[in-house]
Amino acid sequence: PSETGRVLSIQSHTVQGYVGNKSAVFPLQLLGFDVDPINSVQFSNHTGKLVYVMFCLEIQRPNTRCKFFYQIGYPTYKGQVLNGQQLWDLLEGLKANDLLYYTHLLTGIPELGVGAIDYLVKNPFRPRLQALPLLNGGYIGSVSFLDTVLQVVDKLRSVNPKLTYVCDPVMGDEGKLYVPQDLVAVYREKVVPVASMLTPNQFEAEQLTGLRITSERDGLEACNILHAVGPSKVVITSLHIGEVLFLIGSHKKVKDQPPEQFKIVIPKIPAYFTGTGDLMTALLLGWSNKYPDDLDKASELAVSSLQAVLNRTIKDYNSAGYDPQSSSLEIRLIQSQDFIRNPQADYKAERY
Ligand code: ATP
Ligand code: PLP
Ligand code: PXL
Repeated sequence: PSETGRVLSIQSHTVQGYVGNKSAVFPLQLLGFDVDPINSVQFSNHTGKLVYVMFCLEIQRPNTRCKFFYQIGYPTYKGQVLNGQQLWDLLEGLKANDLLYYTHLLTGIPELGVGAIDYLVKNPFRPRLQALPLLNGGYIGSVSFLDTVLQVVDKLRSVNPKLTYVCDPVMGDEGKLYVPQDLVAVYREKVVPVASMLTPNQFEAEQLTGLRITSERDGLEACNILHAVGPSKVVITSLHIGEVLFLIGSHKKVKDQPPEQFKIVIPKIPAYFTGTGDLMTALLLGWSNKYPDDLDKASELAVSSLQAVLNRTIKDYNSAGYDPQSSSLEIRLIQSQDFIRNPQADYKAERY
């Protein structure tokens, strides 16, 4: 066994670009983990980022604000999707060779099955802004995949009862679900209760708790609700309250006592990145393994590392003559390895 840990990471693989396992495996390796990736999909490239814009339809309806959703990214993608049975086959193979000892399980599995592949849009214009057909498809494939993930958790815990399960409950963003509604209940009722650390974004935290999060207080309350269901560590990785972007962390160290809670304010960079949520969760896993009793510090390091990666990304796109605001950017992960290995804690946690 390695000194730091051995992570089984179930996430997407993209041939080119950095999302899912491609943005989580290398950073975890840099932080000293043995990482065993299982690719929930293998796609040529990522499927794009969901963004929303608010239009003021001054002429037709003065003072009304409408939300429009767009997806930005590549015009198309191709690839394969792993199903629950195929995931289980891999586990059986590991089991047959006595290879099921893991210190960590990491999952972040978007809904990218058959439904998603239908949405190939060919648009010759850059930036590619396309009206978003939601990736819900309404099929049951991903529910069965998630059920199999639950079996994986059980299996790994039967071998190592101390297994830490870090779960990014990928369901949507910016007020939109991109998974079938059924999946929300599976996450809420079955997955959250077995997770050790949960890293939802604002929208996912709302879905899981039924709260509408419009203030910091709501964010803290959502963490309390999630602790009550299972995970002792909850990090809402991005919250937008007014014009401010921040992260909220919450660590319930002792049962029946209030959690330690904090926020980290993050300067907004005017660009759209993909794979940042995946990188964030990997960094949180890595640093909270090193500082198991100090989620504040682990989050400071994760946020600081990530911001350094994003700034480097912007700098590289600018020097190459691209406008970073016009598309969804691939993070410059390899070029940022020093920021991952040795981050400066530039962003500080403020305790509530
Ligand atoms: P997930 O959907 O995987 O649960 P998420 O929606 O929070 O996660 P992102 O929105 O990509 O994922 O944000 C993750 C982190 O990336 C945030 O905490 C923030 O630090 C950083 N981030 C992403 N985009 C920006 C940006 N434009 N400016 C500054 N930070 C950003
Ligand atoms: N849009 C879609 C359709 C996705 O499946 C994903 C990731 O799963 C994203 C966007 C990226 O989300 P985020 O960067 O908020 O993690
Ligand atoms: O970052 C989440 C993600 C995961 N997997 C695939 C994606 C994305 C985001 O675009 O395309 C395949």
